[in-house]
Amino acid sequence: MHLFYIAFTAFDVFATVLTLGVLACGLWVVPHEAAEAFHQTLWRMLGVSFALLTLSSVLILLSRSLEMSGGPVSALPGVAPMVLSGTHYGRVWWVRPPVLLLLWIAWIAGRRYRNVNALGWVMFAAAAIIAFTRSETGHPADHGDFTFAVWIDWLHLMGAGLWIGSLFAMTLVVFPRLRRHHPQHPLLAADIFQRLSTLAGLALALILVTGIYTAWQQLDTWSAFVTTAYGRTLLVKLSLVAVLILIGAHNRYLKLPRLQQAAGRVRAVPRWLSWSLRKPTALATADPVTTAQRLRACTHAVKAESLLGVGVLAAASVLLHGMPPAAMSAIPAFGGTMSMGDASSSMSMPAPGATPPAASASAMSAFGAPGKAREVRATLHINALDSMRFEPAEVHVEPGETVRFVVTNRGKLLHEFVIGDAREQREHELEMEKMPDAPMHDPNGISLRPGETRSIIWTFPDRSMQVEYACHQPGHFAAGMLGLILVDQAPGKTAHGQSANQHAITKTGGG
Ligand SMILES: [Cu+2]
Repeated sequence: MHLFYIAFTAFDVFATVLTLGVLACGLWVVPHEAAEAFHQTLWRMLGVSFALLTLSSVLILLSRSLEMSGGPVSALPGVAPMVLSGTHYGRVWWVRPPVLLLLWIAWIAGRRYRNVNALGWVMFAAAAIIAFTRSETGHPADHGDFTFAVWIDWLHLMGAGLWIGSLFAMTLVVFPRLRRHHPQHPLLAADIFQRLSTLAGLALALILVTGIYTAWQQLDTWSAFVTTAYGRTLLVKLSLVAVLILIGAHNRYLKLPRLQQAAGRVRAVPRWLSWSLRKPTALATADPVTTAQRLRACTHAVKAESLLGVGVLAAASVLLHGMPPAAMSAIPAFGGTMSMGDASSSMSMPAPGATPPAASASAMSAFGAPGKAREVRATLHINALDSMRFEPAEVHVEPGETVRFVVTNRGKLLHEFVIGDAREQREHELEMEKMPDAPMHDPNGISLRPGETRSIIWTFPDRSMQVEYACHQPGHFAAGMLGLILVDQAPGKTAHGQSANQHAITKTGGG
């Protein structure tokens, strides 16, 4: 079932990248002088990529709804509208239909007009917005809209579109047509290949900068590359990219000069000098037979690159469904601090006499332990909603305090309430991904059927820290079903005793 969701994500990523690539080819790779010759075939391919993108947009909505509900396909008619109206994912998804409509209108208009450059730019901007909706619904958006991490992720995807997408477009459209045309235009083949190489180089720089930043954000340590499934998948992706870079460099520095030579270009002419195409003085004697051979060699290389590109996108889709080992470092309170493992060893539990030791010493952890009813000093009411949110999304407790959480599932889906620090939540999420149907037996969590109210008593550590509560039903955590417990001395308070009533946040909310 997990693979099924990954496949839909991969399809959507592929459609997005292909759309960006075909547009990039039309705008930048095919020279203006030759635009006429490629217009029809590129436009047809653009129609195919828009159709794929439209289909994938519907499919990812359905598969994400299914993932969030955890239910059977028959539940979909009920769940999909709820995801669309009530979740962050749904709200971002709504950006797609109008943008797709714009793409189709531009596409239909472009079949009539000859000067399609302006239309190409409009379409590229629209495709960039679609790409942005991908970034806004992935891990980078876990901690807010339009954050730095989201923009970086978007640039990474745009880079992939310019690079891998244009490789797809070359393989599917430009090279087949070029090979039929090249006897009359050997220089055109050389120029197109050079432009592709330049575009790939620029896109690669963008991909590397943003990719390194993201990897640095997502992996805490070098060892995470081998110790976590996420890290190993990333390693596979990086290896494929490394091979791609080698082939690309070989193309650029060996194959391209030979092709140019055979085509009669004495040396590489920079793009901004392409007007020199028409000057006969810039030409040496072209050799059609050799040009054909060398063009074929280049075509094969790009084909191989495209196949590797498919592998890269597949690996990327697996990563999109995984949980980064260091997702916790994206949470401001934890960023840049020492690891929680170190903190827990030196953590001081409630001083003797102040609070009796918690019931089960074995269940002690960095973020507290199950508490006893007679120690309860505050009661917090929390609602779990089908919009993949807790209400309230942030609560305040005092160091060493024992709190009763009364949690109500106000929705129609199963929800959970699991207490833990950022690391615990990520680990729990990873376990749930492996065994989504395992029953909840952890002392730090409860699961709630629709409409059910249950409570859990928890004693927090005697120090300031941040703990979280989260739902680990499939897809819920990824959709942002997470709340924050700030363990801190409240301003203006000195003793625990008086705080009970002030803490009893009884929030019935909009439900
Ligand atoms: Cu939930």
